[in-house]
Amino acid sequence: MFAFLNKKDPAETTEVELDPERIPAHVAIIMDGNGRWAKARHLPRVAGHKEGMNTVKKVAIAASDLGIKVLTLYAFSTENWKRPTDEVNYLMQLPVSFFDTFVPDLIKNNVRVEVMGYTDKLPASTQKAVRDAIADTKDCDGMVLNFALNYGSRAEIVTGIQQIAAQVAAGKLDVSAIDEKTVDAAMMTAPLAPYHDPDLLIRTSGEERISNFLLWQIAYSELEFTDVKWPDFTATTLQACIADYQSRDRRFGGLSPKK
Ligand code: V0D
Repeated sequence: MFAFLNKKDPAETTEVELDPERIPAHVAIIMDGNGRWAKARHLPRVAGHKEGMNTVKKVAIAASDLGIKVLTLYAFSTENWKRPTDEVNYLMQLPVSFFDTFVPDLIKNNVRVEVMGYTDKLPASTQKAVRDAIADTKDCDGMVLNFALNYGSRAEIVTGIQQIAAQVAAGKLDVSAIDEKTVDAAMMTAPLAPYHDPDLLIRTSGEERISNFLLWQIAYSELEFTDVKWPDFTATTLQACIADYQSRDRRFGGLSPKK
């Protein structure tokens, strides 16, 4: 296989052939670089977010076509409230315009929308758009498009620990019975089972860190970092990331069976 992802220049990323038997079931993406993309064009940051939403549409359909089961996108973190009010307000209406312009296409592609995070803290209009997107796609049984919205992994772990401790305090759970499955079930990814853990985590726009995303779930994920800014990310970039993933030897702490 001649897979080649040019991490510096997305235009130089070449079409690649993928092994259809080894498509990652769950792909998670930290969609970084919208502001930087806008700045490079002397546009306001929100122009980057708008273009980023169009990229969400294209990449979701491409992922569904590839046979990916779950695509988790980090849309808004619990830390993003620190941004200027105007920017936060703009972000909060994106699910509304996403719903208006894209849900029919998702239904056509049999894609089901899911959302994880502290959504009760979002504006009422955002919550409604999210509820509508989930409701209108609830019968789709193809790919799950899972948005992390007002999500933070440490907060998720804290909430999970509180849930488990409450079960113990109520006498419904023995401390000695707590195992990795108990913790899996207390995470916001539990409804995605059996695909709750990402096989592949991609971060765009050059930063090489996890930034409080899915800390428990990425224990064995392959990590892919690309300089491509999210608005420039295409179906081809996704394929190149998967080709790189397929070139790796996943051992989950054991030894490769081939060796
Ligand atoms: C901006 C790039 C889709 C990253 C993508 C509220 C930042 C575009 C949604 C969306 C955002 C979320 C839930 C839903 C339907 C759509 C979205 C936010 C930001 C934060 F049910 N794109 N998108 N939500 N951006």
